[in-house]
Amino acid sequence: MNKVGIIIISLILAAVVGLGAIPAAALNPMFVADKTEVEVGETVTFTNLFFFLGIPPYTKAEWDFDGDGVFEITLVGTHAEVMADVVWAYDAPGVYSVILQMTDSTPTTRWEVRWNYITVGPGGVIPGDANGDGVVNALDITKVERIIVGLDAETPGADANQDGVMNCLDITKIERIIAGLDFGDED
Ligand SMILES: [Ca+2]
Ligand SMILES: [Ca+2]
Ligand SMILES: [Ca+2]
Repeated sequence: MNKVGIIIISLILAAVVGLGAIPAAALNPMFVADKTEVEVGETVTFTNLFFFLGIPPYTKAEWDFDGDGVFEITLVGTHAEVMADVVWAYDAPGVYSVILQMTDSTPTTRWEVRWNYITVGPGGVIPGDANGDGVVNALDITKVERIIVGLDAETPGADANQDGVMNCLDITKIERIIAGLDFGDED
């Protein structure tokens, strides 16, 4: 082998050794979702990709879909049963971290978190439809007024201009929608 060949092999070895130093999870996510942007109530299917951490067979999979440390779904049984896809639907808008904790045969637990992985939109909410009856009209102005003064709880549709704040601008926005100047699903 000539000198160039030795150098090339050395470089390849260095690259392989270098890769080994990178945490495996950084290269291979341990689970994936079929979609990461959904609306309230829409189902998300999560696929478990654990395959080399610990000593299979895995005996338990625990899923935390909102990153609060409380597992919503626990799978136990055979390796295949533990590795099965899981389905979850979110009931509130937001951005959610997802945690999968696996127990292997020893048994040792290992987990992976995917931070801010799933973004959930408000779903079928019509901006300006403060009382949620499906239409935007003068009743929604009354509703927003009651919310602003604290008589009623906030509703998803009450934030008519969708700036995240409940105030008189939302009443103005509803008035514009009623007058046909604005559409609820724009700007
Ligand atoms: Ca949870
Ligand atoms: Ca309404
Ligand atoms: Ca607003």
